[in-house]
Amino acid sequence: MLDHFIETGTLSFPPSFVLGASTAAYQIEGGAREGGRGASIWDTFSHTPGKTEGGATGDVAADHYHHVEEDLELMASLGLDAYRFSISWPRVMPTGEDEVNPEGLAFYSNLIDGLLQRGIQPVVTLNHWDLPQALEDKYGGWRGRETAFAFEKYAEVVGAALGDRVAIWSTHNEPWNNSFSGYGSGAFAPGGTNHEDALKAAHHLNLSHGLAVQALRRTISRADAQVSVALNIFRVEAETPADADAARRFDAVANRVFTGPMLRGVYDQDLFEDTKLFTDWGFVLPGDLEIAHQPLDLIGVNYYEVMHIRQAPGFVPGTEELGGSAFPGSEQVEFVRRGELERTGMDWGIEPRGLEDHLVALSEEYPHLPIMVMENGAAFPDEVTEVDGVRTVIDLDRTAYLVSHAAAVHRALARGANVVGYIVWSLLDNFEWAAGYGPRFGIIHVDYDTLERTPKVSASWVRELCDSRAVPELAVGALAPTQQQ
Ligand code: GCO
Repeated sequence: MLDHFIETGTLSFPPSFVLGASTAAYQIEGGAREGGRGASIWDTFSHTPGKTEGGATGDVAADHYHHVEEDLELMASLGLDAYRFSISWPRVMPTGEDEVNPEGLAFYSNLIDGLLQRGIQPVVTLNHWDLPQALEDKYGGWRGRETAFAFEKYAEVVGAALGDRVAIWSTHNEPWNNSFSGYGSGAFAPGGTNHEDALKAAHHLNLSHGLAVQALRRTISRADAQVSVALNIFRVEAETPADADAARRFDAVANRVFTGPMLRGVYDQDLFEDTKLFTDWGFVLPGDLEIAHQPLDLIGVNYYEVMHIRQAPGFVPGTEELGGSAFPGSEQVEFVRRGELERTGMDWGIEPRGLEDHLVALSEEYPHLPIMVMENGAAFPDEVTEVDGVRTVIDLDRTAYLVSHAAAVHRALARGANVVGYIVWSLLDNFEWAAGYGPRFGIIHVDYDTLERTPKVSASWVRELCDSRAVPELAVGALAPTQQQ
């Protein structure tokens, strides 16, 4: 791995600050029909023609299932404090309920042992969208209330089996994508396009979160274990004061639909008002909110960019469409593409100031809850090259993104935000859902033909970050002119 590109910065993090990298089961594992794994809704969706770019599936992905030892050694070479990954529910419980697959549990138990042997703390997500297909068939997936209770049992099984060693648990990753992209816009599995279904799924994800927190509290035994949820709480900014209501509307249906129940125990009245065209929320039963609102040890926040919002010009209230767009009532909202911003390979705006302000604002809103950035990173096209005989990817754009966002986290800390960690998305190039394998987020390149792993310059940066516990500057000058892209 190349390391003469990096100089240690002066922005240092507290000794307890958690630095790591992140992945998700369906995006990296492969082994889709091995080890007793059952089908997930993403197996079904990705195998449905037209649903993913080029018909990409997670059948092989980065083949982590057969590269665990190598990947563990790579993580150790980076000096990670923590590795965030998800457990594939259908690998542990092939039908999502009843039968437990011992081979599936053993896979994760061995992974966790391998991490701990290398001094790396396991940060485990129970649900990163790969719901067992059997529960979609039997209960309508997250549209069905029964799925919330099946999730509770799954949490109990995994908590009992792995709860002596896991450091941080997250019940869900980005329930917004799980519900609105999965049942509202049709962009993600299982491909539903009905707003009431999306809101019903959102509620059952809230309910299941509370049930799973209770199940984990009953079963985990590691004394310092922490329980959380990872939310892509959007950083929402109105373009002008006249756009304030559009920003409020987006914040209600994209953020507060989850933070309300999970962090405050309520659904806000404006959310009900904004969505009354689509549902009467009759699926919220007495006691659900009390269950959803469980004490948490920290909140995971996934950040990529700022959502600049304005009122959609010419919108006529009452003409909202039923389904098809990303979320209910979004027809009144427009996302502004700020021309002055540099952009990632997925055309996301690069705005580290947004992360700094977001962390400060969230910390002020939830002063009792430590915040961990559980995902931050960028997709850029990569090319494998050789420098001094060493295979690498000179991904200066990704490294610069990480430098600027880690510095933003440091500034938020300096402003008093209670931030306890920064986890990079992603350890490996992986299956980027409907976008397939084009977008590469990894700090380690994966050749999808040979499955060869190649650490990028950004991996060197992460190693320097973990080693020095300061934000390394990118010493581009160290690159010979011929090596600079
Ligand atoms: C998400 C998911 C990840 C994505 C990553 C890049 O935040 O959407 O947690 O699975 O791959 O964020 O889109």
